[in-house]
Amino acid sequence: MPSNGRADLQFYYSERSTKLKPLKIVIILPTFNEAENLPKIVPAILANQIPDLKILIVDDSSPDGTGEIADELAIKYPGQIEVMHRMGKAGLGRAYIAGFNHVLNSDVEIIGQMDSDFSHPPERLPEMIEMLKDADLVLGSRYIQGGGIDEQWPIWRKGLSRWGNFYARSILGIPVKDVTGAYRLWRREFLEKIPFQEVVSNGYIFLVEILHLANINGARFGEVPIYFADRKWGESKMNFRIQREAALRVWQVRWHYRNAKRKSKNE
Ligand SMILES: Nc1nc2c(ncn2[C@@H]2O[C@H](COP(=O)(O)OP(=O)(O)OP(=O)(O)O)[C@@H](O)[C@H]2O)c(=O)[nH]1
Ligand SMILES: [Mg+2]
Repeated sequence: MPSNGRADLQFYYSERSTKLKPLKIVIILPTFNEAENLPKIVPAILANQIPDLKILIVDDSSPDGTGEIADELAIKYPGQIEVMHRMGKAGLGRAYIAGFNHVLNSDVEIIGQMDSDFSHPPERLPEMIEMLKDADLVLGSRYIQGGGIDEQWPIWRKGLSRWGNFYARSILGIPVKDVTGAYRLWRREFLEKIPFQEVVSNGYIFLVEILHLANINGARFGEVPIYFADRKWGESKMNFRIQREAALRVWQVRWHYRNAKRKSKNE
């Protein structure tokens, strides 16, 4: 990496050396009651100055006015922000499926997923893009060397997150360390191969199920270490009940795909 701490984004140019044209990237930001975070996270993402990067905000009619703030941001950053307004809270999984369907209708080449509450450091994006050179799907990972979770987290939440990850990846046999994180970059041609419309889970298990699908479809994974900060603004919805339900649903996911065989890269 160059001395400014950013990946050199060689990837943009290496695959298309004759054209020197940047790859088209869309980062999908799902929002529900993120009025305080959204106006800060958008400029933080754009500050990477990644050429041809756009943001798609998918808001589920947040009662705190996040949707209107998103529209204002689209005016403030013309051509860089798109907003999708959905009727009522339908969960993280549905928001991502709607976002994926929407961006795949365009000529996007890299599709990103990121929380809008600063848990996912936007400054890691260039490094993640760089890693996509040799991967189909790159994950921001808390559980590889160099990664970590917020020191402020209560011990029970730290323990549950770490254990939950180990549990899910062992049951499903997914060869990455962080299966529940939502900071991800996909190559278009790989995401298109995944029947993500058929993903049955919503909420947090959506993230695990789609990763399992990716693995079954022969994904080449990459992981970039991230430090996962707790949300600074807004209220946390995570609790023990959600985690316990997720633990049971991992078995459902395994059962659902019990007959699927892992494909090799070119199948
Ligand atoms: N569009 C949409 N976005 C959602 C929904 N639920 C959560 N989100 C967004 O998805 C991202 C992740 O959700 P969070 O609530 O931060 O989940 P978490 O990080 O596990 O939990 P806390 O940050 O502790 O509350 C955030 O950007 C949320 O605003 C939803 O039903 N619809
Ligand atoms: Mg969060």
